[in-house]
Amino acid sequence: MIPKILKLFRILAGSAIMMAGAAHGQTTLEITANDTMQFNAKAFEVGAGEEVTLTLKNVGQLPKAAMGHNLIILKAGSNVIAFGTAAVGAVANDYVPQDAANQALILAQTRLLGPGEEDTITFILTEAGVYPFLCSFPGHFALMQGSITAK
Ligand SMILES: [Cu+2]
Repeated sequence: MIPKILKLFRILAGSAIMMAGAAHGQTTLEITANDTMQFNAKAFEVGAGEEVTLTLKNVGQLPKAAMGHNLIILKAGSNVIAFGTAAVGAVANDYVPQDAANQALILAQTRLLGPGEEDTITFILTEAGVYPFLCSFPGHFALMQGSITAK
């Protein structure tokens, strides 16, 4: 499983991956997160109604408990700061707030990743808009946030 994904990553790495596959109504996004609390890219474009396959890879080396990363996509217009602040208390749920109001904002999420781990999720943004995303590990959203624009 992992070698297969790595191979795919290598194939895609050299091309303009952000919009790859759009011709088939599918988009593949590859995003990395590292030990300096950075996603490798923070702005993405996809087609509204298109199936998006997103892989998040934690390329860092620090332990998960100190530098775990996830990627949570929120509804357009969501308050990232409020969500990220609520997430701090959700230790038992890998920093994903479980209350109804915050759960209602979540469109898609990866699991919380330790060093060398990756997770792939699939989702569809049915309506055009700007969808914020963040890493909800405590304190990370200040740097680790961005947006996916669906057109
Ligand atoms: Cu993070």
